[in-house]
Amino acid sequence: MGNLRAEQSTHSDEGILKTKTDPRPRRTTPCLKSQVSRFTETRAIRKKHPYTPTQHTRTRRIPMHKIQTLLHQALQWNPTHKFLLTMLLVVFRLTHPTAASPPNIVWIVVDDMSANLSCYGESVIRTPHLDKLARSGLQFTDAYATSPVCSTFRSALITGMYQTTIGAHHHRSGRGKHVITLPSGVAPLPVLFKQAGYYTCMGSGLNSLDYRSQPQAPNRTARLGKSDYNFTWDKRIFDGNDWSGRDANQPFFMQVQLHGGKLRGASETSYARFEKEVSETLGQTTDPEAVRLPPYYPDDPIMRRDWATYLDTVRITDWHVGRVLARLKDEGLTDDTLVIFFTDHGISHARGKQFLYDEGTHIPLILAGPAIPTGTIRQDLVEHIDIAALSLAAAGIQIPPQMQGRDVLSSNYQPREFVFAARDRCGEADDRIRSVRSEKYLYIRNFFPKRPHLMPSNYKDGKLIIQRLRRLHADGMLNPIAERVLFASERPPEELYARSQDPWQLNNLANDPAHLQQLQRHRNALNQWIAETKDQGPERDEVYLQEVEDQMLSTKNAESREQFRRNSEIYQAWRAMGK
Ligand SMILES: [Ca+2]
Repeated sequence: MGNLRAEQSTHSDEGILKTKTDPRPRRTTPCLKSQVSRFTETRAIRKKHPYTPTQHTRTRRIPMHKIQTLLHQALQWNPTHKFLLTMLLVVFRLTHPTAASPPNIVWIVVDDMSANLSCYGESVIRTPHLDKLARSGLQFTDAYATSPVCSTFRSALITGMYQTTIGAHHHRSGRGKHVITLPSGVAPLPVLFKQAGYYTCMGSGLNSLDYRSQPQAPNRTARLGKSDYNFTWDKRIFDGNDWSGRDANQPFFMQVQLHGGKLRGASETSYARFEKEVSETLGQTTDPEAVRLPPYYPDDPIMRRDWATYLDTVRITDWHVGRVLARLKDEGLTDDTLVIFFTDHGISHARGKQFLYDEGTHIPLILAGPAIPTGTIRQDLVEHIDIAALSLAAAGIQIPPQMQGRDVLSSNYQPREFVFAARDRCGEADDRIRSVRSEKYLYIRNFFPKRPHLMPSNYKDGKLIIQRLRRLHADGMLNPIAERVLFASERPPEELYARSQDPWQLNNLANDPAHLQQLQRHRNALNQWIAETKDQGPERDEVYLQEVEDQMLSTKNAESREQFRRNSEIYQAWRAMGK
């Protein structure tokens, strides 16, 4: 704690900590639980229990203490002042015909970012705006994406359904000749909000900056934010890209879409460009020597620089969010707006994005606004599809009966015993992995265990960090953990990790007789989930071929297209031999 206070004293406004001299061994995301404990003095923690029933009020909120103060003062005034106050209240009521209107809903959706926020225990950088949002609302420490990659996550997010149930579980699918339509009765959320009279919009949340926090290009001001849905949908479900387009007194459902961890790019050129932007905006970049890499990544200058620029993407995101929140306040909307901040999956790295370890699926989730308890932390397990359900409930819209997301804010909500996640084909990289988390365990099932962890992938292999890992592997320069975790030629069919003892998921207990009962418990839970949710599983061969062809047609770079084709032939061969 002493060290923490010393560190805090060195941070600047937009928050960078100098930790060069701190000799303690460091971890990043998994230090969450220990860091959270420091909230116990100042913030209420509600463990494994839904929040105290607080009805979602539909009224515009004037803080009660302000009303009490006004009335108290009025009683001490002379009759003329009392009369004037009464008239003012009458005028206020007459000029606020929407006094019973539902709240605005603002989602802040960030790409490719794990929970590397100060309020989640990250100590190399500071995230003052998001920390403040968390203090003013409700922070979930155990929120998980049901998918570790953009399009499948977003397809699930916008329907409140598991991507595996609605057939949208293969990354960037349904964009060409292979058409995917949503099952009957399933609708993207903006459709339901529009039916309820909401203005639906998706953009950067700022008129001056785009999703990259760069000045808005004049010809792109009407551009919608990122959708990336793996099903056929109608762009008219969005009324515009900003809430400023709404009618007077019309509530709005806004998605602020931010580039997040993607801002750093995947090459030294893109790192340098982004570092320059960070210097200009925040005055200082994060020192690569200060970062702490997970134990399965080599202590290497390229790895360190990449992670430092990644942390700077978190700082820029925090800065952008701060400006959006300030705008809401300036426009007098804060008290009427439910803000929900989250990311679409973890950091894009060798064991993060596209994989079901914590690095890939653990996400930050923070809510603030009407009826949200302030300064509260919840540690029960939630899934990102729950955001759809709770948003509808907050708006007073009936949750469709088939929706699998749950209103985790409901007074009669029963916390989940398990949360589930799925990874399927990503680009040409054909795979099927499923996971189930309970309070104490993470169970992973690899349906293609004969294939390596880092399979051929045109997308991932285009990144400098993956190229560097492959180079170090070829040169015999990786540490034993990295060799085993990232470069084993096969994967175990089942993995079981004790969450609190093994935050990096390194010690597979699936073959440990002492954990047989837990293995069976989680195995059964996954089997049941697959059956009950109608997990649609792998693509048929002809669908795989069609999707690969569709994606190649949309790949402009000839060299990239050719690599994609060569890789797809490897997967076809593996399919044919049952590998
Ligand atoms: Ca993403």
